[in-house]
Amino acid sequence: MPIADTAAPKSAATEEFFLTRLGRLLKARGVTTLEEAERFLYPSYDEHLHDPFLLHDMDKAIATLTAALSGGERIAIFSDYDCDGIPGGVILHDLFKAIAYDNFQNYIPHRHFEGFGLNFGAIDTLKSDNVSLIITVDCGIADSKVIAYAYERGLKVIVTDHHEPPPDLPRAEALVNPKLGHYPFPEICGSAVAFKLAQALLSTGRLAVPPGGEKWWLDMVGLATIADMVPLTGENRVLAHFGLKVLRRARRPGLRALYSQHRLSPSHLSEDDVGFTIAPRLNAASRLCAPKEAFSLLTTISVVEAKEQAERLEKLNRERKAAVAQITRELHERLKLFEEEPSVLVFGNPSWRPSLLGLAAGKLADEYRRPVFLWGRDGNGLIKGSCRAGGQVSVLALMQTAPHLFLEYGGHHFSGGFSVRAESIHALGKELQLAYLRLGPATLAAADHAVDETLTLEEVDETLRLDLRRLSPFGIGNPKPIFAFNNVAPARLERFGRDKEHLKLVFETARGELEAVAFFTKPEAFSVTPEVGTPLTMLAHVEESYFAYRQRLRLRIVDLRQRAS
Ligand SMILES: [Mn+2]
Repeated sequence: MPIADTAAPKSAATEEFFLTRLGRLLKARGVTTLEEAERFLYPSYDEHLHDPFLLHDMDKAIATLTAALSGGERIAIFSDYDCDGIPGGVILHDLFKAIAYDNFQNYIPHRHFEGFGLNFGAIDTLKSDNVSLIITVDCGIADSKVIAYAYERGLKVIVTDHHEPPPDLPRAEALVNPKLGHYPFPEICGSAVAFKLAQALLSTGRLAVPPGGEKWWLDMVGLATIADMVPLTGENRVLAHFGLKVLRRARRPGLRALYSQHRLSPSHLSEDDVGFTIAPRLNAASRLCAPKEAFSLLTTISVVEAKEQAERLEKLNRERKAAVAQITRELHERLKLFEEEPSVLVFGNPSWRPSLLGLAAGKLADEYRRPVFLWGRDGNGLIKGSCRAGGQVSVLALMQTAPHLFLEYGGHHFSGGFSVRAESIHALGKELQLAYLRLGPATLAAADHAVDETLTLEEVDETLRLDLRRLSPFGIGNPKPIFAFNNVAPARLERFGRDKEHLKLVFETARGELEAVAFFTKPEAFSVTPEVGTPLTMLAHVEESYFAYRQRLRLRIVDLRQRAS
């Protein structure tokens, strides 16, 4: 259903379309021609995905893989332990099962003791398992030393990864990475690269699965694309769109078990359900050293096992929450010892697991609205940590101001990770405070509360719902629209949740009640504190909620401000 003839040059149709609300929202997302708009609104699997053979070394990878398959060699799929690597490992597992090739194994490293990427011990293990070919997923591009060691021991390696290639590239059979060569969309995630490998192999047409048979594995690509925080534009938008479609079909017993456990309606599954409910459960497994649990959940074909596996994951997730709560409690205690809260919060404890600190830092940053740096020690004795911005101060800018403190660091304005030399750890707090003072307003990341449209509460209707559905899935690169509601007065104000940690404002409109919610937020956290009957300006997202299988539209509060005069 094209919106207009794509061949038409800039015309009246173009201008008319960009005057509609949907057109204006698209324009704000950098879409300026009808052709781009059509691509955005109607993703096509056959036309909008790039040829897998455009990826660097894909032909070599397929030649090596084909030879290994016909030689009956033992193959290991070595995938990262996060919610990108694991789904990617699942894709290649499903590929080999589908073509009835049994001489393979999946290997997922232990996050705490092995850490990220290939490692020497794993190569020894795989060697003793008689593996002769390793295919990496979502890691490997930075592991030239370990890969050289694998070759010394007589193993071959195909690297599939999407991380930034270092200057010193590994010598391997093939380096499949969208950031090498001239791939048209370098931002795809690790699972998408694995998917492309599967797609390329099936496209040779000599296997039991016909070309196109890979579409069932798009659920894993969608899951990883949403969880790995890659921009949801270009090819990623297409992958997330079709990925969600397959996720909604819920063919895997493990997904069905997860959905029913969380009362998610499969046919209405959203990117938020994936990002906030599904992915954290899968990630909890590796944070607590049991990545195989997540892998088994996604690969099992037994309904009974899926249910047990989902329960085990939920137990791990509870343990993860308890461990994070324990850390935040300890930090609250330590903060009481300060006369004045420092402008950058820096804390550590060698007994904390670094894998849990991003979550704890996030909680603290939300609460204190300032940068938070937390560190712990991993299984190899390395001091590692996570940071979160909280306010508008960029944690990346802070780290860049004091690079000498870190062994390694990286991230974005709002979140990052780092490792520290043992001798620098005591200076970390003081130096980051100094960096903060030195930088002043330069640390500020751009405020991101740009209002898309001003609406009345009555305009939150079916038409708006359909426009938003067209624009979704939302994420980085395609932010949820922010709407301003001027001069609205809440009729009721409620705190809800087990510890009354969430906030709800109820508005009465000509079309009935409309709820606006903010999770884990106190009324005082906004620019103005809401009061019943007092008009204010509300900035909010409009969401479709299917919680507990009940469909409704509701607002998600971004900020509450003084009523515009
Ligand atoms: Mn990744």
